[in-house]
Amino acid sequence: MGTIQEHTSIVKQAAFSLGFDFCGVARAQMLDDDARRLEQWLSSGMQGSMQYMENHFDLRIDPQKLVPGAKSVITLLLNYFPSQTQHADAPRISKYAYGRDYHEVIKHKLKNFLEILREKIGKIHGRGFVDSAPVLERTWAQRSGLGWIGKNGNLLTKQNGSFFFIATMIADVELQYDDPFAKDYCGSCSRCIDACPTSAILPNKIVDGSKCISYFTIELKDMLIPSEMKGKFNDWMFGCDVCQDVCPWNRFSKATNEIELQPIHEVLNFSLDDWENLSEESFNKLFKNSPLKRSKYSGIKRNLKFLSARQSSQAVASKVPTDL
Ligand code: B12
Ligand code: SF4
Ligand code: SF4
Repeated sequence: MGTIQEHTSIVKQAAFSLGFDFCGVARAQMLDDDARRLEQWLSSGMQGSMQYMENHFDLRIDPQKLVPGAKSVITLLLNYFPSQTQHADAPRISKYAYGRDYHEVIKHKLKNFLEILREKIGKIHGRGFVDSAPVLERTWAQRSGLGWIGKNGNLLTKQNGSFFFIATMIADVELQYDDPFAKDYCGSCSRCIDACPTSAILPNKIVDGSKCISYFTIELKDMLIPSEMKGKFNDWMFGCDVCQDVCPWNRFSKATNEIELQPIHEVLNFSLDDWENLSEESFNKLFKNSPLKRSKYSGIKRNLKFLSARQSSQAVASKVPTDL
């Protein structure tokens, strides 16, 4: 039986040994302020058709309900900033989706993480989560002292900006808690709000999920993207990075060392023609382990068609003589 300090240092060492870039710890407790914010967000319909966001409200705001006996929420960040960019003429893919599906990569790491903790600390009941569980991951990252929530809603670190995945391990082990990140380094900047192509970023760090390009291109399962969005996607075919690309703190992003997240050859090298001529069979084979499979072939085709409708209407407009 070690001390709380020793257990905490085992947790942090284990996190870094598995390749996580940052690790912070917070006491597992009910999130009152966030409950109010989440309720407001949901009652305004900002989840759009992401019905999973309406489920398990009670678990989402209380880690002790999600993992009975929970004492600590350990938050882990994994950098995904790529060292290379896509083919210049290609429809755009969000950087988080360049490599292998992060859910798989991180779940594997979380399993190893728990094994190390059990080996070094003893009997622990813990559960690892990434993205898909009812956990307010950004909130826990801020509460664990890892960074602040920017006006674009993302968790930002002073050291390396926001191109990080967030994962959590909720466990019944008592640890030494980090102070919540108290400062906010956005200041008077509003670049993300000004640059968002669909005006999805509202005041007070609220992002209207139902207006975000990421929602339309990945989460929206209806076949049609609303026509009022025509011309606003700036060539984004899967996800959108605009509010992160314009953020001054992302000048400090460094390329990830994680081998599993290295870009898939086709993501970097496919041209618009390659995407348009891709068969369903090839898509399923090439992107079997990629986040792109979430949209499925039909979603990618829908997104391409939506982008090309804009391009052809621009082409027609540019042929109209201006001196008439
Ligand atoms: C649903 C979802 C989406 C939806 C809705 C976005 C949204 N606004 O919530 C869509 C599909 C649009 C989306 C898009 C993206 N997402 Co997303 N998404 C999620 C998911 C599954 C849930 C988020 C959630 O709970 N939303 C509800 C709202 C109310 O919560 P919230 O935005 O997190 O805000 C809370 C806190 O920030 C806090 N808060 C807000 N203001 C303030 C102010 C103060 C002072 C304090 C203390 C707290 C606070 O209160 C809110 C309520 O608790 C999380 C994974 C998870 N389980 O958490 C990933 C997650 C947030 N997404 C992520 C990513 C990477 C993205 C994209 C960048 C992907 C892309 N490139 O296309 C975009 C970014 C869009 C944006 N600007 O937010 C990462 C964020 C990493 C990071 N560094 O922040 C996460 C954590 C996934 C992961 N595991 O890594 N996403
Ligand atoms: S990801 Fe794109 S569409 Fe969504 S909030 Fe950021 S800039 Fe706006
Ligand atoms: S672009 Fe500016 S306002 Fe937006 S998150 Fe970054 S620093 Fe904050």
